[in-house]
Amino acid sequence: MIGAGVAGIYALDRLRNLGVDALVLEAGDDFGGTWYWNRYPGCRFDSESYSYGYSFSKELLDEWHWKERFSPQPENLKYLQYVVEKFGLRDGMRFNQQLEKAEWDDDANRWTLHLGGGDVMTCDLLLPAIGLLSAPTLPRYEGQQDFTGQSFHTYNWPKEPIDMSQMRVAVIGTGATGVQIIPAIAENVKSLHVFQRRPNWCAPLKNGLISDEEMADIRKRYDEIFARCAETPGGFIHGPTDGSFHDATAQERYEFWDDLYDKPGFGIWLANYREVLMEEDANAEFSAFIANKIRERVNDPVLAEKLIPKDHGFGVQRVPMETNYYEAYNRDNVTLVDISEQPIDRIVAEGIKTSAETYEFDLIIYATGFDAITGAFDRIEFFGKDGRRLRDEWEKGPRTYLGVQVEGFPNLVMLAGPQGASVSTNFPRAIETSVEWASDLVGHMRNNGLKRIECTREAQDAWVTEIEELYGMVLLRNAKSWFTGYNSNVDGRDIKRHMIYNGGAPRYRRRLDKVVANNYDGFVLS
Ligand code: NA7
Repeated sequence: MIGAGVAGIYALDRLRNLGVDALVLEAGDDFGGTWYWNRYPGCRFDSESYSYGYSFSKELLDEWHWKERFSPQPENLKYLQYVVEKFGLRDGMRFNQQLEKAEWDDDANRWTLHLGGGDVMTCDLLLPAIGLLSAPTLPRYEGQQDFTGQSFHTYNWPKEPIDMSQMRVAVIGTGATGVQIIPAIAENVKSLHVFQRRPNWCAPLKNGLISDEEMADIRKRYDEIFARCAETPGGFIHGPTDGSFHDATAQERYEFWDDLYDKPGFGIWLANYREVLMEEDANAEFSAFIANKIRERVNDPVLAEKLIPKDHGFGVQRVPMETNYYEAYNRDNVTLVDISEQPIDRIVAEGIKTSAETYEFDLIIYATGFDAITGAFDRIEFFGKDGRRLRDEWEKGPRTYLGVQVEGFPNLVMLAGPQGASVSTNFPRAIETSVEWASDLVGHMRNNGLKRIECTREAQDAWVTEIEELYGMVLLRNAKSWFTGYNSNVDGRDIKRHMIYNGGAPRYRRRLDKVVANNYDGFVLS
């Protein structure tokens, strides 16, 4: 396995339980993936904590106490440390092992791995668990090296705490990360300038503490909670209402939406009328409702308008969940710099120079996102059959079968890969699906003396067609965001691609089951 995040950790446990000789190679100096790297203030789950944790161990569920409804990063890392300790997994991981190149040997049915330090290893099966948001991207602005203050991407936030109380701070980017960090630091910095290219539609997270009594109740309800997650398209406790947008009167809609706006979590996005994410008119009406909420919360009406997206509707891009985000702009020490009006010219020694003025800073925080979903794959040289390079195969967009395999790359089994369901859902729920399916496959191969698995070109083409058709049904096809693989900071990625499975987790799981029931339909095992 490559990557000791949520997927790699669970995969190691499953494979070890099967008695497989399994090893996780991790580029970082410890495990935890997303929750190891992202140490910025305000970083936390947007999934209800109890729906995020692993479901595979009753004992673990009984032992772990989630302290907040939407648990923060330090606690999430502690959770993963607890899991690794409990199941004795650390000795199955090797750290500071950057996989640079993986080459398929078609005669030996093996992968040869070339690691950063010069080590070379071989393995029979290679399972990348390298994450979908693990290749951070900086903007292309010139002069970034000239800045004399501190600067870093949020993903690379330093381990040591930073005293920002006397600092003039800039945040570039207002995606889910920027929206978490901005209110979390606003009152602890001397001044904060937010450089916004395009605003996002954000909604209140409504975090809160979980008492001992509540936790005891959650423990009793775990079966019910995970059963609920298993039936919703997104693997969250929130699923679309049965009500119809068209059947409801305007007043009923507004009452329903007010109620959703006051409730914790992703309900506002995922428990809404289905039409809101599928039909332009319904989406426009709901977006207008949210725009009014923003106007109510921001004192300066001109500023409020700048914070309301004009180029896309609600929920078409990933909805950042916020705690006092809009109120942060009511503070005297917080300034919004709309870079659609005054573009950034370059970074200079003292700060950021826009077309209108030069702003001076002590710290620049790049909350500028990721080369999502395929970026981590692109950073590794995967050479399959006949020297075919994965990056070239995926030049115009990923092509996979079930998000599990790529034709021409035998024995490469992706855990939560592109075009699978994991990328569009509550991640750990889909990770469990993916890891369990892959480890069952490993068991099947071992029990049947099989040495090789490869999907067919026909199966892959059909899956890609299905992925494309599903994009056609949802408005998020219009997004210029990581849901469509769009990234202006990476060469060749300022195009829209078909990255995720939009058919929902239950349908995806049924599909995986059917493939197995039909003797691994679409794969050639030998
Ligand atoms: P996102 O959601 O991709 O957001 C990145 C933000 O950075 C977004 O506001 C971008 O503006 C902005 N950005 C990107 N490049 C630039 C440049 N060159 N100049 C100015 N602004 C820029 O990444 P996040 O880290 O916030 O969230 C990623 C996921 O992590 C999130 O969805 C969660 O699932 C966890 P844009 O909108 O592209 O105009």
